[in-house]
Amino acid sequence: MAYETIIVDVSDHICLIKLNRPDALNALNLELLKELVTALQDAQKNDKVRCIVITGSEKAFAAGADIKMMSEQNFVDVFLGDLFTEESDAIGRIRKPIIAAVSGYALGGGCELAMMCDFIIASETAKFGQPEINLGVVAGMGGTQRLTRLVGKAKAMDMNLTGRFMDAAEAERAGLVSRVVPTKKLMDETMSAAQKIAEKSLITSMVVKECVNRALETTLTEGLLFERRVFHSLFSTEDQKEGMNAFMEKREAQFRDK
Ligand code: DAK
Repeated sequence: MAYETIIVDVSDHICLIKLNRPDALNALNLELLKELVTALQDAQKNDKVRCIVITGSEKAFAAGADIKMMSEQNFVDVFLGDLFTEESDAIGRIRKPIIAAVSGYALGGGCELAMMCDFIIASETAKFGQPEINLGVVAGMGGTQRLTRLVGKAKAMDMNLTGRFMDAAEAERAGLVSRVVPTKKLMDETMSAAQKIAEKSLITSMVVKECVNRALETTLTEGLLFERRVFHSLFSTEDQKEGMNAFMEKREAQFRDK
Protein backbone atom coordinates (compact mmCIF):
# COMPACT_ATOMS: atom_id res chain seq x y z
CA MET A 1 0.00 0.00 0.00
CA ALA A 2 1.18 3.54 -0.81
CA TYR A 3 1.44 5.79 2.22
CA GLU A 4 1.77 9.58 2.39
CA THR A 5 3.05 10.07 5.93
CA ILE A 6 4.96 6.91 6.77
CA ILE A 7 7.46 4.64 5.01
CA VAL A 8 7.09 0.91 5.55
CA ASP A 9 9.65 -1.76 4.80
CA VAL A 10 9.32 -5.45 5.58
CA SER A 11 12.45 -7.54 5.40
CA ASP A 12 14.10 -10.31 7.41
CA HIS A 13 10.91 -10.79 9.46
CA ILE A 14 10.98 -7.18 10.69
CA CYS A 15 8.47 -4.49 9.76
CA LEU A 16 10.18 -1.10 9.93
CA ILE A 17 7.81 1.87 10.02
CA LYS A 18 9.35 5.32 9.63
CA LEU A 19 7.21 8.34 10.47
CA ASN A 20 7.65 10.71 7.56
CA ARG A 21 6.34 14.24 7.94
CA PRO A 22 9.74 15.96 8.01
CA ASP A 23 8.36 19.49 7.54
CA ALA A 24 6.35 19.17 10.75
CA LEU A 25 8.89 17.16 12.77
CA ASN A 26 6.62 14.13 12.31
CA ALA A 27 3.74 15.79 14.16
CA LEU A 28 0.91 13.30 14.46
CA ASN A 29 -2.18 14.19 12.46
CA LEU A 30 -5.13 11.92 11.80
CA GLU A 31 -3.75 10.80 8.44
CA LEU A 32 -0.44 9.71 9.95
CA LEU A 33 -2.08 7.88 12.84
CA LYS A 34 -4.54 6.13 10.52
CA GLU A 35 -1.71 5.08 8.19
CA LEU A 36 0.32 3.91 11.17
CA VAL A 37 -2.59 1.80 12.41
CA THR A 38 -3.06 0.26 8.94
CA ALA A 39 0.65 -0.57 8.71
CA LEU A 40 0.67 -2.08 12.19
CA GLN A 41 -2.44 -4.16 11.51
CA ASP A 42 -0.92 -5.38 8.23
CA ALA A 43 2.24 -6.33 10.13
CA GLN A 44 0.11 -8.15 12.70
CA LYS A 45 -1.56 -10.15 9.91
CA ASN A 46 1.63 -10.79 7.91
CA ASP A 47 3.04 -14.22 8.86
CA LYS A 48 6.50 -13.09 7.79
CA VAL A 49 6.63 -10.30 10.40
CA ARG A 50 7.90 -11.29 13.83
CA CYS A 51 8.86 -7.88 15.23
CA ILE A 52 7.93 -4.27 14.44
CA VAL A 53 10.08 -1.15 14.74
CA ILE A 54 8.70 2.39 14.74
CA THR A 55 11.12 5.24 14.20
CA GLY A 56 11.25 8.85 13.03
CA SER A 57 14.03 11.05 11.72
CA GLU A 58 17.32 11.94 13.39
CA LYS A 59 15.83 15.28 14.52
CA ALA A 60 12.43 14.04 15.67
CA PHE A 61 10.71 10.81 16.49
CA ALA A 62 7.55 12.93 16.66
CA ALA A 63 7.11 16.44 18.09
CA GLY A 64 3.60 15.69 19.29
CA ALA A 65 0.10 15.81 17.95
CA ASP A 66 -0.31 18.30 15.14
CA ILE A 67 -0.93 21.62 16.88
CA LYS A 68 -2.10 23.30 13.67
CA MET A 69 -4.82 20.67 13.28
CA MET A 70 -5.84 20.86 16.94
CA SER A 71 -5.89 24.66 17.00
CA GLU A 72 -8.87 24.63 14.63
CA GLN A 73 -10.98 22.39 16.87
CA ASN A 74 -13.32 23.12 19.76
CA PHE A 75 -14.62 20.98 22.62
CA VAL A 76 -17.53 19.63 20.61
CA ASP A 77 -15.22 18.64 17.73
CA VAL A 78 -12.77 16.71 19.89
CA PHE A 79 -15.42 15.27 22.21
CA LEU A 80 -17.85 14.03 19.57
CA GLY A 81 -15.03 13.16 17.16
CA ASP A 82 -13.24 11.38 20.03
CA LEU A 83 -9.91 12.61 18.69
CA PHE A 84 -7.27 9.85 18.36
CA THR A 85 -9.12 7.35 20.59
CA GLU A 86 -9.80 4.75 17.91
CA GLU A 87 -6.22 5.00 16.63
CA SER A 88 -4.50 4.82 20.02
CA ASP A 89 -6.71 1.90 21.09
CA ALA A 90 -5.87 0.10 17.83
CA ILE A 91 -2.13 0.56 18.45
CA GLY A 92 -2.60 -0.90 21.94
CA ARG A 93 -4.22 -4.00 20.43
CA ILE A 94 -1.20 -4.95 18.29
CA ARG A 95 0.02 -8.25 19.71
CA LYS A 96 3.45 -8.55 18.09
CA PRO A 97 6.42 -6.89 19.82
CA ILE A 98 7.04 -3.25 18.86
CA ILE A 99 10.29 -1.37 19.51
CA ALA A 100 10.42 2.44 19.33
CA ALA A 101 13.77 3.76 18.02
CA VAL A 102 13.82 7.36 19.21
CA SER A 103 16.20 10.08 18.07
CA GLY A 104 15.60 13.77 18.74
CA TYR A 105 12.23 15.02 19.95
CA ALA A 106 9.61 12.65 21.34
CA LEU A 107 7.17 15.18 22.73
CA GLY A 108 3.52 15.09 23.73
CA GLY A 109 1.80 12.52 21.52
CA GLY A 110 5.27 11.54 20.24
CA CYS A 111 6.40 10.56 23.72
CA GLU A 112 3.06 8.83 24.23
CA LEU A 113 3.42 6.89 20.97
CA ALA A 114 6.91 5.77 22.02
CA MET A 115 5.48 4.64 25.38
CA MET A 116 2.78 2.62 23.57
CA CYS A 117 5.57 0.56 22.06
CA ASP A 118 6.93 -2.33 24.10
CA PHE A 119 10.26 -0.71 24.75
CA ILE A 120 12.25 2.29 23.65
CA ILE A 121 15.81 2.40 22.39
CA ALA A 122 17.01 6.01 22.41
CA SER A 123 19.83 7.81 20.69
CA GLU A 124 22.01 10.16 22.76
CA THR A 125 20.09 13.11 21.29
CA ALA A 126 16.64 11.91 22.31
CA LYS A 127 14.48 14.35 24.25
CA PHE A 128 11.26 13.26 25.89
CA GLY A 129 8.60 15.63 27.13
CA GLN A 130 4.93 16.22 27.85
CA PRO A 131 4.77 19.97 27.10
CA GLU A 132 0.98 20.07 26.55
CA ILE A 133 0.66 22.34 29.58
CA ASN A 134 2.29 25.10 27.49
CA LEU A 135 -0.65 24.82 25.10
CA GLY A 136 -3.26 25.02 27.85
CA VAL A 137 -4.12 21.32 27.72
CA VAL A 138 -2.99 18.08 29.34
CA ALA A 139 -1.55 14.97 27.75
CA GLY A 140 -4.27 12.92 26.07
CA MET A 141 -2.76 9.58 25.10
CA GLY A 142 -1.01 8.32 28.23
CA GLY A 143 1.37 11.14 29.21
CA THR A 144 -0.08 11.34 32.72
CA GLN A 145 -0.82 7.61 32.97
CA ARG A 146 1.78 5.44 31.21
CA LEU A 147 4.54 7.91 32.05
CA THR A 148 3.63 7.81 35.76
CA ARG A 149 3.68 4.01 35.75
CA LEU A 150 7.03 3.99 33.95
CA VAL A 151 8.98 6.72 35.77
CA GLY A 152 6.97 7.29 38.96
CA LYS A 153 4.98 10.23 40.27
CA ALA A 154 7.82 12.68 40.90
CA LYS A 155 9.18 12.79 37.37
CA ALA A 156 5.75 12.43 35.75
CA MET A 157 4.47 15.44 37.74
CA ASP A 158 7.64 17.40 36.98
CA MET A 159 7.41 16.76 33.25
CA ASN A 160 3.67 17.33 32.95
CA LEU A 161 3.62 20.42 35.20
CA THR A 162 6.75 22.19 33.95
CA GLY A 163 6.73 20.87 30.39
CA ARG A 164 10.50 20.38 30.57
CA PHE A 165 12.26 17.83 28.38
CA MET A 166 14.13 14.81 29.72
CA ASP A 167 17.32 13.94 27.89
CA ALA A 168 18.31 10.40 26.97
CA ALA A 169 20.56 9.83 29.98
CA GLU A 170 17.85 10.92 32.42
CA ALA A 171 15.26 8.86 30.54
CA GLU A 172 17.45 5.78 30.89
CA ARG A 173 18.04 6.45 34.60
CA ALA A 174 14.30 6.91 35.09
CA GLY A 175 13.44 3.65 33.33
CA LEU A 176 11.64 5.27 30.40
CA VAL A 177 14.06 3.81 27.85
CA SER A 178 15.77 0.44 27.88
CA ARG A 179 19.08 1.62 26.40
CA VAL A 180 20.82 4.67 24.99
CA VAL A 181 23.10 4.31 21.97
CA PRO A 182 25.14 6.70 19.82
CA THR A 183 22.90 8.43 17.28
CA LYS A 184 24.67 6.89 14.29
CA LYS A 185 24.17 3.42 15.73
CA LEU A 186 20.49 3.80 16.65
CA MET A 187 19.06 1.87 13.73
CA ASP A 188 21.74 -0.83 13.73
CA GLU A 189 21.25 -1.48 17.44
CA THR A 190 17.47 -1.42 17.14
CA MET A 191 17.39 -3.71 14.12
CA SER A 192 19.74 -6.09 15.85
CA ALA A 193 17.43 -6.17 18.91
CA ALA A 194 14.48 -6.73 16.55
CA GLN A 195 16.41 -9.54 14.83
CA LYS A 196 17.03 -11.24 18.18
CA ILE A 197 13.31 -11.07 18.93
CA ALA A 198 12.47 -12.35 15.43
CA GLU A 199 14.55 -15.46 16.08
CA LYS A 200 12.39 -16.49 19.05
CA SER A 201 9.08 -18.30 18.88
CA LEU A 202 6.46 -15.74 17.91
CA ILE A 203 4.02 -17.43 20.25
CA THR A 204 6.39 -16.92 23.16
CA SER A 205 7.26 -13.32 22.35
CA MET A 206 3.59 -12.39 21.99
CA VAL A 207 2.91 -14.04 25.34
CA VAL A 208 5.83 -12.22 26.98
CA LYS A 209 4.29 -8.95 25.79
CA GLU A 210 0.94 -9.89 27.35
CA CYS A 211 2.57 -10.94 30.62
CA VAL A 212 4.71 -7.82 31.07
CA ASN A 213 1.82 -5.54 30.13
CA ARG A 214 -0.37 -7.39 32.63
CA ALA A 215 2.02 -6.22 35.38
CA LEU A 216 0.87 -2.65 34.74
CA GLU A 217 -2.80 -3.57 34.81
CA THR A 218 -3.33 -5.83 37.78
CA THR A 219 -2.30 -6.82 41.31
CA LEU A 220 0.92 -8.77 41.92
CA THR A 221 -1.02 -11.88 42.98
CA GLU A 222 -3.20 -11.84 39.86
CA GLY A 223 -0.20 -11.05 37.65
CA LEU A 224 1.83 -13.92 39.09
CA LEU A 225 -1.08 -16.30 38.57
CA PHE A 226 -1.48 -15.12 34.98
CA GLU A 227 2.26 -15.60 34.36
CA ARG A 228 2.27 -19.09 35.91
CA ARG A 229 -0.73 -20.26 33.90
CA VAL A 230 0.85 -18.91 30.71
CA PHE A 231 4.06 -20.75 31.60
CA HIS A 232 2.08 -23.98 32.07
CA SER A 233 0.19 -23.52 28.80
CA LEU A 234 3.38 -23.06 26.76
CA PHE A 235 4.19 -26.70 27.51
CA SER A 236 1.52 -27.55 24.94
CA THR A 237 3.59 -26.00 22.12
CA GLU A 238 6.11 -27.64 19.81
CA ASP A 239 8.31 -24.59 20.32
CA GLN A 240 8.72 -25.45 24.02
CA LYS A 241 9.85 -28.97 23.08
CA GLU A 242 12.18 -27.58 20.42
CA GLY A 243 13.64 -24.91 22.74
CA MET A 244 14.41 -27.35 25.54
CA ASN A 245 15.62 -30.13 23.20
CA ALA A 246 17.91 -27.67 21.43
CA PHE A 247 19.45 -26.72 24.76
CA MET A 248 20.02 -30.37 25.67
CA GLU A 249 21.49 -31.08 22.24
CA LYS A 250 23.71 -27.97 22.41
CA ARG A 251 22.34 -26.43 19.21
CA GLU A 252 20.35 -23.34 18.20
CA ALA A 253 16.58 -23.78 18.47
CA GLN A 254 14.58 -23.63 15.26
CA PHE A 255 11.20 -22.30 16.31
CA ARG A 256 8.23 -22.92 14.02
CA ASP A 257 5.51 -21.00 15.86
CA LYS A 258 3.64 -24.18 16.62
N1 DAK B 1 2.50 20.28 15.47
C1 DAK B 1 2.56 20.90 14.27
N2 DAK B 1 3.70 21.39 13.74
C2 DAK B 1 4.82 21.24 14.46
C3 DAK B 1 4.84 20.61 15.72
C4 DAK B 1 3.60 20.10 16.22
N3 DAK B 1 3.50 19.45 17.38
N4 DAK B 1 6.10 20.63 16.19
C5 DAK B 1 6.84 21.24 15.26
N5 DAK B 1 6.08 21.61 14.21
C6 DAK B 1 6.48 22.30 12.99
C7 DAK B 1 6.78 23.77 13.27
O1 DAK B 1 5.57 24.51 13.28
C8 DAK B 1 7.67 24.10 12.11
O2 DAK B 1 6.87 24.28 10.96
P1 DAK B 1 7.05 25.58 10.00
O3 DAK B 1 6.88 26.75 10.90
O4 DAK B 1 8.46 25.44 9.49
O5 DAK B 1 6.00 25.41 8.97
C9 DAK B 1 8.48 22.82 11.91
O6 DAK B 1 7.72 21.79 12.53
C10 DAK B 1 9.84 22.88 12.58
O7 DAK B 1 9.63 23.23 13.93
P2 DAK B 1 10.44 24.40 14.66
O8 DAK B 1 10.80 25.46 13.68
O9 DAK B 1 9.64 24.79 15.85
O10 DAK B 1 11.77 23.62 15.07
P3 DAK B 1 12.72 23.94 16.28
O11 DAK B 1 13.91 23.06 16.09
O12 DAK B 1 12.93 25.39 16.46
O13 DAK B 1 11.90 23.45 17.60
C11 DAK B 1 10.54 21.90 18.88
C12 DAK B 1 11.62 22.10 17.76
C13 DAK B 1 10.15 20.42 18.88
C14 DAK B 1 11.14 22.28 20.22
C15 DAK B 1 9.32 22.82 18.55
O14 DAK B 1 8.92 22.58 17.21
C16 DAK B 1 8.15 22.54 19.46
O15 DAK B 1 8.10 22.97 20.61
N6 DAK B 1 7.13 21.86 18.93
C17 DAK B 1 5.89 21.62 19.64
C18 DAK B 1 6.09 20.56 20.70
C19 DAK B 1 4.81 20.32 21.47
O16 DAK B 1 4.25 21.22 22.11
N7 DAK B 1 4.31 19.07 21.42
C20 DAK B 1 3.07 18.69 22.08
C21 DAK B 1 1.88 18.90 21.15
S1 DAK B 1 0.33 18.57 21.93
C22 DAK B 1 -5.13 13.21 22.36
C23 DAK B 1 -4.01 12.48 22.39
C24 DAK B 1 -2.77 13.10 22.28
C25 DAK B 1 -2.68 14.44 22.16
C26 DAK B 1 -3.82 15.16 22.14
C27 DAK B 1 -5.05 14.56 22.25
N8 DAK B 1 -6.45 12.61 22.52
C28 DAK B 1 -6.51 11.12 22.59
C29 DAK B 1 -7.56 13.31 22.79
C30 DAK B 1 -1.37 15.04 22.06
C31 DAK B 1 -1.16 16.36 22.18
C32 DAK B 1 0.16 16.89 21.84
O17 DAK B 1 1.08 16.19 21.49
